[in-house]
Amino acid sequence: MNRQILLGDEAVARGAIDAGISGAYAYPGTPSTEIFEYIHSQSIQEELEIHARWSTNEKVAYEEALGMSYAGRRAIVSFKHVGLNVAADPFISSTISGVHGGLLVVVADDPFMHSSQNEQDSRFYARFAQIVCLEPADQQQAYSMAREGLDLSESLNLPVMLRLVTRLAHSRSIVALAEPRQQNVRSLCPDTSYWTLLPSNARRGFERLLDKQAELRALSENHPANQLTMSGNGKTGIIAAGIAQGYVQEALGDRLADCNLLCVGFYPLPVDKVKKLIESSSEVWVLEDGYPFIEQQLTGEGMHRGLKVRGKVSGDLPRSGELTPDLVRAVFGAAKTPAVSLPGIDKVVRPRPPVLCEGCPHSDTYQIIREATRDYRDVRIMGDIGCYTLGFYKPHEGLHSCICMGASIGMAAGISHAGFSPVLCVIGDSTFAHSGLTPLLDAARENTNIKVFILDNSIVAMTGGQPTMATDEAVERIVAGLGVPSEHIKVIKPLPRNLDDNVRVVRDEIEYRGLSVIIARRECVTYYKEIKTAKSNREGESR
Ligand SMILES: Cc1ncc(C[n+]2csc(CCOP(=O)(O)OP(=O)(O)O)c2C)c(N)n1
Ligand code: SF4
Repeated sequence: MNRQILLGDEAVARGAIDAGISGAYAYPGTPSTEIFEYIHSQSIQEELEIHARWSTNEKVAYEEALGMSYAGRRAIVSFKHVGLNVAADPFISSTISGVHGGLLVVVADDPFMHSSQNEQDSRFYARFAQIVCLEPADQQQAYSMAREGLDLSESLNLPVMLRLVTRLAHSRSIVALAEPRQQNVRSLCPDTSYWTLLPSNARRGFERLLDKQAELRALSENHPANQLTMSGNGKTGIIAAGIAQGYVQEALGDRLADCNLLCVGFYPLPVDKVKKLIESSSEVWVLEDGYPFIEQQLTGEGMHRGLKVRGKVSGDLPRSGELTPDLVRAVFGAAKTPAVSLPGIDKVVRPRPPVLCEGCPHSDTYQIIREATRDYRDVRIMGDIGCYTLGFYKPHEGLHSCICMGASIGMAAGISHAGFSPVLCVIGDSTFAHSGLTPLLDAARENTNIKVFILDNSIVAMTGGQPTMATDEAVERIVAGLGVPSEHIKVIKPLPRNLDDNVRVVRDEIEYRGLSVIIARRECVTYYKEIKTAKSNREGESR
């Protein structure tokens, strides 16, 4: 049997490859990035005919995957939890159209916000969309569930979600691989009324979705990932979802045999099994990483305390952050995992806030902005998401917001509408392509008095050096195409030796009472090699 040591992300990717996907679509974001990266590198290495290209944003990725499915072939789309907010529109509607070839939606949640702007639990999205969600307990299950998810998607004619959490996505284990399956032959879905969501068609589609719910519940009751092990009446009951299954085994060891245990890895919840567990147990602990998704279905917001359900809503476990092995150990009175400490490490590695790399072009841009706005009061610099968000911290302290990708331009416009000036905003090249174009179009239409800095470092740096969709002259062409007058599109090179000239350019634009776009262009110093590769690939493509 073929065994490999794989990250959780890689296990999902391998499972999808072996399930015969023809397309892989994604936008980078921790902790999901390695799923696409694995498929991309393996499809080159193994000469697989899989269309694997980064997409401009998650909505586009989802729609491309849906198109592949429409054509009868299997596709995976992967992103981080907030990516599903961006893709939510086609995602929810595709549960009404249904799918043709299997469509697996992999969402990697980030409890504790290790590298995210918020904490959210994608199981709610699956419930809201009324589709199956698979939640693996380990890397082996991540592999087999990816494969199963694609089979299931095709047999149910619905997208299937696979939910990961950071610890599983980013830890490794041995995975036994199954025999790969051939890709589907392409075939167009014959009934276009399924896919054309005019109200009359959409109503029928929604009925079809509702009619499938009984089948989903029956599948859940009988699914091996939803295993109920009863040890007897009046014993402690435990519901352990996904990665929490391993934590419970570790914390309780042999004592687990004396509990009633329901493992959950397939949603919607297996209601009959849950009822049986509750009826037979003295109390029920619900252990899940993320929101109290299961617990709230049992108790609401703690309204049914008679059930003796314990977890996050009951206040026995913290409501925010990760569910860690030590938290589960504490619940069952087991000792903490001994900490590993190296003598003298605290003298070598000191805690410090994250900072921009030495020589980073963004540092020079912040210096230009600082100098150019020195003489103004109430300056606002609206931020976006990327390495440049670190400009919030010392020594720059040059950022006044960061909400979500693309928010900087629209928010700057709102502040300008409220009567403030000067209002500036900073947005990276990838974030601009992701969701900066539409707010800039708005600003161009009304010539809003804001100064938009596009920080073009030729790469998606924050997530590890993926190729960007818009850099170099393409940025100027897009900005001009959106209606920004050419005399107010300025390109500067943020280098210390150009400081005075750059400050003069920015000051002139601040004095102009309308929309200006200043493209601060200099390559990221850390991903220099990746930038060269991306540039030569682009040249190859355009030849
Ligand atoms: C909706 C969403 N998708 C993905 C991410 C992950 N992410 C954070 S910043 C970023 C892109 C950063 O690239 P860029 O704007 O070019 O700035 P750089 O890091 O290169 O300075 C991505 C993909 C996210 N935070 N939100
Ligand atoms: S990775 Fe690049 S863009 Fe990010 S901080 Fe370092 S030099 Fe700057």
